[in-house]
Amino acid sequence: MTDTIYGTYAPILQHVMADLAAHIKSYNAALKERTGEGAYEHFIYRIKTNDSMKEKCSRKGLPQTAQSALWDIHDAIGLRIVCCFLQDIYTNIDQIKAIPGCRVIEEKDYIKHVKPNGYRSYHMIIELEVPYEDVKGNTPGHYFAEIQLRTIAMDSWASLEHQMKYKHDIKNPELIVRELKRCADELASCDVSMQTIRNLIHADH
Ligand code: 0O2
Repeated sequence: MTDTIYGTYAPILQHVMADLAAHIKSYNAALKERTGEGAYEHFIYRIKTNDSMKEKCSRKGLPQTAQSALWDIHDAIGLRIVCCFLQDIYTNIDQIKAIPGCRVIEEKDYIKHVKPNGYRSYHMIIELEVPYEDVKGNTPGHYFAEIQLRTIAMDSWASLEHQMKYKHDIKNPELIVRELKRCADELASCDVSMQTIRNLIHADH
């Protein structure tokens, strides 16, 4: 266990992630109770693997230490919240900001500022104050997490596009890149239409 880059903090990291996931499930349940609809379709979470974190430290010119992994790098904990509708993304953002001890330190809106390849998603880096010791030896401690929020359409597109990273023998990469971009834009247009239809269904008469 202690040969992970997270050292003796590995079990705490699991606790912090589980507590965060519990908060998200809890606001979702409360919202469902109140409105009949949840804030998301599903969410997944993970601790960045040892190899992947070590690779990231090296890439960023940092030593492969628990301090780098838990303090200098902010995505040791990663959550992805996948929503049915665009508006749900913003509902989740508001709910996350209201989690006790949670401070947003960075937001990247790849929905408004779409990446050139067509990637869309809303990324937040949060800092959590928790009743556990952190890598600086302080209690309450501070831990970081990256939360990605997307619609189902954005998520399926990102999974497909991600496959390109591992396929280096693709016959016509330019065509695939172009088609992926076209598809991303069509899906984005559908996301807007779906939200509009939903608003119409829910509108007061
Ligand atoms: P994994 O395995 O998904 O965790 P950095 O975090 O510093 O390395 P950056 O650019 O600051 O990089 O982070 P950014 O833009 O917030 O993106 C980080 C994560 O977003 C990536 O994690 C992907 O999960 C996702 N992402 C960003 N851009 C794309 C994209 O163009 N296509 C797809 N499919 N996903 C993307 P990693 O690093 O891939 O690792």
